[in-house]
Amino acid sequence: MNHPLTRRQILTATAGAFAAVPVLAAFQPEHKGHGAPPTVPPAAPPKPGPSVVSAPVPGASPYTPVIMPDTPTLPFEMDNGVKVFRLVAEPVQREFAPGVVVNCWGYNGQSPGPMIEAVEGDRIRLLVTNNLPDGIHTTIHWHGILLPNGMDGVGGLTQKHIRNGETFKYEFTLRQHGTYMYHPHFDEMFQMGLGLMGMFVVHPREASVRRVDRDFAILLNEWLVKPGSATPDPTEMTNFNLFTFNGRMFPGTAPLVARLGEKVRIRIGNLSMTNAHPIHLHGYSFNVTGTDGGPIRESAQWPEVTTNVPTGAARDIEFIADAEGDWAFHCHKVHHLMNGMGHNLPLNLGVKQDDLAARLAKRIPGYMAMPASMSGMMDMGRPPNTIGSVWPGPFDEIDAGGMFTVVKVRKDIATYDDPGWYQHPEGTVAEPV
Ligand SMILES: [Cu+2]
Repeated sequence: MNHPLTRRQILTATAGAFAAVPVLAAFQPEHKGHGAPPTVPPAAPPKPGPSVVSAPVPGASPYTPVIMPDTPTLPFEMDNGVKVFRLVAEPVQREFAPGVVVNCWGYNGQSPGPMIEAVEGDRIRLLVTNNLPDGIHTTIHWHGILLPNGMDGVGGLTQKHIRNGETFKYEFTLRQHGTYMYHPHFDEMFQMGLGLMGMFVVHPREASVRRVDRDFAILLNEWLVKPGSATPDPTEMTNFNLFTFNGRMFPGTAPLVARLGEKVRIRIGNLSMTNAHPIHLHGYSFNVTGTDGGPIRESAQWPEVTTNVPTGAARDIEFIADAEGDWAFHCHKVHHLMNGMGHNLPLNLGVKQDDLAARLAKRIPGYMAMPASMSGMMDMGRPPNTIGSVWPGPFDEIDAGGMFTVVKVRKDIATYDDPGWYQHPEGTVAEPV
């Protein structure tokens, strides 16, 4: 009641979902700087769709290339046996979901930045250029990577800041394998709050170690982008309203596609400002097989259906995709499954509101009541640069946004392309009696 305008904006941000559906295909994520490393021939151009993965080329690499949906793999050049990667920190625009474009800071044109993929034993050189706005210094810390102290990227402590226009060289040899991340270690609240971060995967030297058939990576982030605005507020500490898998919110998130019987790994990193995210997979019991501290030996792995990923941590999960279907994969904090859900809303559950809103609106300009349930929000308007959280599904509306995607397991598929909705065998779907 104290903030009717804010509440109205927040409420309307969750409504009007169906109006946005036809524009899905018109909003493809931009893949600036996209390309495969020299050891992996370039993948075919991504097919049109609401979201994109780049298919690896089987047999072209000693390892199963990791697929980070909606995110390119960082190309490299060889220089006398050194793999040379280039990252440019710069302001970027990231389309979180159809029609929602956010002013972020990122690397090489997007947030999160491209995934770095290398092999244990590689000598790597990372050339980092600061193209952030004037006066902004930065660094990059290689989170979880074992390296010489002077390569650790902590501004002021282990190196000078990278000033505008400067390029710094980080060079070291990878002597471990696992799932890691990268992010600035100067002005972290602002720079990470605006999206400067990425994943860093190191494969085992021996290709048979921890071999899987499909290997995915997802980086978690959370934002406060006030309804009607396009710039995140990096000073926010607790009240986030947008939650992303690889800088995308459902229905903008790509499905994770696997063939029946394949061994699948999903690497989940979390560089959110505050929250841990309990990530839940339907239809399977998976093993937690690694953290950013390294692989977990087989005898110490444990089964879960939800793995909590604290901020500043990574978890690898693995399972055999032995059950066909469309299996939901999402954060289990239910507010993180909404696009633009607000806070401090009055609870109107059970309150008949037919004439209440009209009466209150006479006294409070702009007032809009919280409906008795979310399904009452369908026909409400919404501010610019927001979308709803209700989408057409194969049976009925899917009520989801934010950190939500679908693991699609099918027989007889060879690609990572979205196979569409699962066709259930007759008699296997819950129905009215
Ligand atoms: Cu969450």
